[in-house]
Amino acid sequence: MSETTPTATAAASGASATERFLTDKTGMPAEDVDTARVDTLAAAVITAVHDVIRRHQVTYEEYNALKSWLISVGQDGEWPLFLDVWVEHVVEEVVTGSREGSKGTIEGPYYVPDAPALPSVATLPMRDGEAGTPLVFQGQVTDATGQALPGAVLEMWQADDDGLYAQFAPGIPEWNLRGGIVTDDEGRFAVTTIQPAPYQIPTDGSCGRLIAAAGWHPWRPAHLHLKVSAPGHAPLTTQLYFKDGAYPEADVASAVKPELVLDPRPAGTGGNEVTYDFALAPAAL
Ligand code: MBD
Ligand code: FE
Repeated sequence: MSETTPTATAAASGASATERFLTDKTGMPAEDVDTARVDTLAAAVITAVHDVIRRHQVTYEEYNALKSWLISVGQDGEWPLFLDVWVEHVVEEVVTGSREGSKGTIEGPYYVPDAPALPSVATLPMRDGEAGTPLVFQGQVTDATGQALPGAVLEMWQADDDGLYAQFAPGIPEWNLRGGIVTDDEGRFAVTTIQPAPYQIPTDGSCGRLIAAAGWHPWRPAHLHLKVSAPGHAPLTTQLYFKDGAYPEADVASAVKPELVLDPRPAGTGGNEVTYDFALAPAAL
């Protein structure tokens, strides 16, 4: 890389993800804390840690290594990454376990709200000569009974062919490979994008150091992120994967489900096409 090319670093993407989280999410409730619930959860987590220490006869050296690693996760801004990779999938499982409609999966750290609105037939914003195989992704948004949802919004975000997300890595146009597609009168959409590449979570920060120290791998299978919403319906946060991609069964974030794997076919235009429909559950009362 030349000296003028900005380098994507774990600390920079971590700082952006941390700032994004603190801007968008409601954050910590200041008052109205349910003391009994906090007692239950905090005590359970602390007890689980005690159990690990006893069961594995943790040494002072290991305790201090943990302390220093936890400090570095915060310094690198990697709490969003750490939590979304190793914890969020279980929250998603618990929260959506009995929901009607399409399966979803984790949001991850790189969603940005208010992406540019696009018509039902559209191309995601991309650079001239954006690397990757063109992909036409089309389908229909319905409710859980199969009724079409016109005017539903299909927010999409994905990494570029280098595995970098706009707004979390330098030198990429702000809304590159991000957009909010609005479905037509029959709830249909057809988006042209590029087929994403397998994705490596940043290896040069604290999460990467944990992965290396534990002998794990840093990969996520190639994926499209989506958030589908329509008035009166529960928004669906999901990701779609590719049948013939690398790492389909070995996701560092444990977020693949069989229902979320696409099998695109050649479209005759040099690219691929695939159809996938979304069914939204009614909004929770
Ligand atoms: C990603 O792109 C992602 O989707 C998740 C869940 C975690 C880290 C990076
Ligand atoms: Fe991702």
